[in-house]
Amino acid sequence: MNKIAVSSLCSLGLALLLAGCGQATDSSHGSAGAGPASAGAPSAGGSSSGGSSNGGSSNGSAGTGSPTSAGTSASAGASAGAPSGAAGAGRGGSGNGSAGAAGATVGAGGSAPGTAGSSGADVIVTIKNGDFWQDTAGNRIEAHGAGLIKVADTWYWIGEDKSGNSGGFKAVNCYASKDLSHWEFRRAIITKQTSSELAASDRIIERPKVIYNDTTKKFVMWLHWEGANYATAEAGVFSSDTVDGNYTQVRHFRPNDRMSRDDTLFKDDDGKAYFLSSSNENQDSSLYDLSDDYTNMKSQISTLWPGAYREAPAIMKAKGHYFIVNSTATGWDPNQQKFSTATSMQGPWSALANLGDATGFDTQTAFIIPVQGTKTTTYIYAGDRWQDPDLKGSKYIWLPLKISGDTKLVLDFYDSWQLNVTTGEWSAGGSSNSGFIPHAGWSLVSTDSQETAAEDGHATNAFDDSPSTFWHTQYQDAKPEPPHEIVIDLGASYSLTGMRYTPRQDDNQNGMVKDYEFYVSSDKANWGSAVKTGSFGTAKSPTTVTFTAKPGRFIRFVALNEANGKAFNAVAELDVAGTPL
Ligand SMILES: [Ca+2]
Repeated sequence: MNKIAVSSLCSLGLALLLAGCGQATDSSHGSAGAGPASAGAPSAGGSSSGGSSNGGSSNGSAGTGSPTSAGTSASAGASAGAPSGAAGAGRGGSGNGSAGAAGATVGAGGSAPGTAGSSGADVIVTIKNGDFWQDTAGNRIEAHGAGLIKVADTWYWIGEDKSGNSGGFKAVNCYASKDLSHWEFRRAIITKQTSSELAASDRIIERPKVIYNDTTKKFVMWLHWEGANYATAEAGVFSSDTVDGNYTQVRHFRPNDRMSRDDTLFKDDDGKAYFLSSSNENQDSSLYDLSDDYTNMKSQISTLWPGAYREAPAIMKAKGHYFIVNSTATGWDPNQQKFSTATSMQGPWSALANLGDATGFDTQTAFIIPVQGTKTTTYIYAGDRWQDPDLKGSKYIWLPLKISGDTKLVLDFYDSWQLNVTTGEWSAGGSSNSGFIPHAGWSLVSTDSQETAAEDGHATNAFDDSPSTFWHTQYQDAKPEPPHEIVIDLGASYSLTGMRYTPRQDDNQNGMVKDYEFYVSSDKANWGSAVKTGSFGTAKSPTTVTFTAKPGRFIRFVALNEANGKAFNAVAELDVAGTPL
C-alpha cells in the first residue's frame, strides 16, 4: 500500500477479536521479559523450513509452566472469552479426536482451565476476524503491513504503528506469542531515535520484514523507506542481534537503481534470501537475491508483470512450489488479490490468477505465515483491512490459505476459524458452520461423474470447507446424463437431522441443482427411502433442510436434474447436521 489515503473502504462492522485459549503458553508469556531471541535457529519467514523448533519442544516447555499467570490470562479472557466460547460450542467434539477434546478448552473461553499445558493437549486457538485485536496488556495491537518470524518456539510479529492515524512514520513495533493468539508487546524496535534520518517529519516507513542470517547471527530487516509524496521510493535495511532488540540502520537505497516501494523478504530452505518490491512507479515488480549477509542486494533476478501495477507482495513455499501473492495498486482501497507460482525463484512465474473475492475480502496482502505442526503446515494469509474507517481503525484479517493440487491457491473468508497450533491443522468454525458436522473425517465413497480434465471438478470439492471449489460432473468426454450422485463416508455414525446444500459461488450458473434426493445409510448398501426430497432454486445462498432423524454413517446426495435443463451438476459444499452416536 502506498499513495495517500483516499476513501473509507469497509462497510462491515464485524466484531473481531483474536480469541483463543492456548493457556499453556500464557504462563511463559507472563514470565518472559526480554527477548529469548538467541535460542535456536529461527524459521525462515514465509518458508516452512526449520521445523525442528516446532511441536514437541514447544509443548514441553509450555507444559512445565504454571497456567496461573493472572495477568495474561485475565486480559486474554476478558477480550476473548465470549466469542471463543461460542466458537468452541459450535465446533462440538464430533469426530476430530484430539481437536474435539481441546475444543472444549476453547469453549471454556480463555479462562485458564489450566489443563492444556500439563496434559500435553493440543493448543487450539480461535482466530476471529473483523474487530480490533488486543495484546496481552489490553492495548490495541499496532503492527500493520506485518512481517512475522518464528524463533525457537515463539512467533514475533513486526509491523507499523498506525496509532497516530497518519501514514507518517511513528514506530515499527514487535510483539511475541507462542500460539499466534496471545501477543505480548515487546517494544518499538525502530523509532525516530533510531537514526536522524528517521526523525524527518516527512518520513514514511512501511512493510517491515525480518529474516535471520545463520552465518552472521543477525536479524536483518528490510522495509519500504519513503519521504514526502512517496517520491523517495527506496528500500531500507536494518539489523539487530536479537529479534526484538533495537535495530540499527544499515542503509537505504534503490536496489539496482530502481524505485522500490511495497516489499517483502523471503528466506529459502537453502539459506538464500530474496527481496521483492514494486518498482518503476509501481508498474513493475522487481525480484532480487541478497548478499550472503542479507544486508545488500546481490543482483536483480527478474522483472515480473511489467506494467501490471502489482504491490503488497508476500512469498511462500509449499510442496516444492513457490507462490507470490499480491494486489494491484489502488491506494488504501482494496482490490483483487492475485497469485503466481513457480518451481524456482528464478522463474518462470505463472500468469497471475485471482485469489479470494474481488476485494480480497476488504483486505490487502501483508504476509503469509507458515504454521508447521506435527501433522501438517497451515499457511495463514495475513492481510490488512486498511482505513476502517480511518487509518488507526485498520484491522488485521487472518485467513487459512488453501492449496488445491500443487499450484493453485484458494482463499475464503471465515468470520472465525480454529488453528491447531500443535498439529498445524485448521478448521472452519464459528457461525457459518455452527451446528454442522465437521468435514475433517469425511471421505468420498463414490460418484457417478466428476470433471477432472477441463477444470478441477473433483467430487471431494463438495466437502473441503471451501465454497470457492465445487464438485462438477463431467462435461468433456463421456458426459454422462443425470441423475448424478455423490456418496460420502462421514467417518463415524450420527443421528442425522438436516442437510445443507451450497451451490457454486462464482458467476456461472451451470450445474445448479434443481430436484434432489437425499439418503442416509449405516452400511452404504441399504439406503431405504430418501430422508428428504425437494427442489432448489438458482440463488447462490446455501439452503438448509431438515428431516426426521435417521442414524447412519453414509450419505448419498442425488441431483435429479439441473436448474436450466443441462446435463451436468455442480455442488460447492454439502453439510449435514446431527449428533454423534
Ligand atoms: Ca468446496
